[in-house]
Amino acid sequence: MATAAAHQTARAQADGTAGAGAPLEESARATAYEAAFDAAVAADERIEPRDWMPDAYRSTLVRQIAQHAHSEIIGMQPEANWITRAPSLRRKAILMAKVQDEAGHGLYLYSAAETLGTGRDELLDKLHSGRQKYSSIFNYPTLTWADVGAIGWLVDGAAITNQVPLCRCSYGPYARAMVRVCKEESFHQRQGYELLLALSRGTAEQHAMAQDAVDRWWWPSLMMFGPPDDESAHSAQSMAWKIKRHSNDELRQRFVDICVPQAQSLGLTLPDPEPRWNEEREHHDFGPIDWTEFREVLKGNGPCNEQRITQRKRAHDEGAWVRDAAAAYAGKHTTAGKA
Ligand code: FAQ
Repeated sequence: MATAAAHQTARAQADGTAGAGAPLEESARATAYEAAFDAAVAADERIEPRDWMPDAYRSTLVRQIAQHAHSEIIGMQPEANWITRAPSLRRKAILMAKVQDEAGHGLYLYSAAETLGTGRDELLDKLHSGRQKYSSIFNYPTLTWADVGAIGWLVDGAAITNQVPLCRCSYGPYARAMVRVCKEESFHQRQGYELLLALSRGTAEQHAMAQDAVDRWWWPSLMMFGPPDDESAHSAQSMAWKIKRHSNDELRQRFVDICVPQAQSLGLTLPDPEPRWNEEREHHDFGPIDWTEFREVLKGNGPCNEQRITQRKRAHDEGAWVRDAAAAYAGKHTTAGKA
């Protein structure tokens, strides 16, 4: 807290509002602001919406938060596909709650982006017109009920591994949104694990279905962490700004190390002949990732890219009346309040 005050004091001094001297000239003030920002990041302080920040820091955050928000709402589609076909009322209720949680995560994240001055309409427009990305993982189909378990175990598991460090992101609203998101994702991960365990211990057909789902979702889940470090365009700067706390490869390795023993407990195998413990590295080695497939999915050539965006745009258009009604209702109350 003491350092937070130092950060604010430095800016107040530059503005001449700290009661200690006249405001600095414009160029000196910009330098003082930047120094205060750098000091705040170095001291692990949070940057808040009204604080000065470099334009590139702002645009990097908007890019990452928007992609993250888009992933949450597009990510509703593969699992929502199974709500009407869930095998029991209990499973249906759990799945509905989970898919609804993902919509909530999208809302927190679009709100976090709004604090940076970029509205939801603009971001959705960029998603719909292909100018912004969403996670590659949601361009794969959910072919059987076991895919719901594999998504929970692997996709939510990868999301948590990536997002727990984001709770310590230097930008306050994003970091705070992540705290709640991670709590909910951890419930999602456990429900996926429990679903797969039930199938794995079920009939031979159910076991085979669980194994097939894990075989299909494993490699795309490893791709969620992004390109290898030496090809990651944004990592170095994002880590210097403490937006990202670990590199893509570090988090991918952490995820593999978590999953290998969990797969054994599930009685399932990973579709990789190589995940074995490396005494020297104190990590599991794992086989090569097909980065050509990753790049193709990012270019729009994954199995479901077109379907996902078409469905998203349809949902947006069909929801126009809800947005209009909500705006009219809010407007009526504002007018009534003023009268
Ligand atoms: N898919 O330089 P880097 C979830 C892009 S949430 C698509 O390494 P960065 C919850 C990257 O944007 C899942 N694009 O980039 C859920 C950049 O492109 P650009 C989403 C990818 O940002 C569960 C370019 O490649 N999570 O699953 C991917 O430093 C179940 C170069 O890459 C988040 O978004 C990819 N996998 O690191 C919901 C977490 N990877 O912008 C429903 C927050 C990279 O230059 C059901 N985001 N790219 O055009 C992050 O942590 C980071 O943005 C990374 C990428 C790690 C994803």
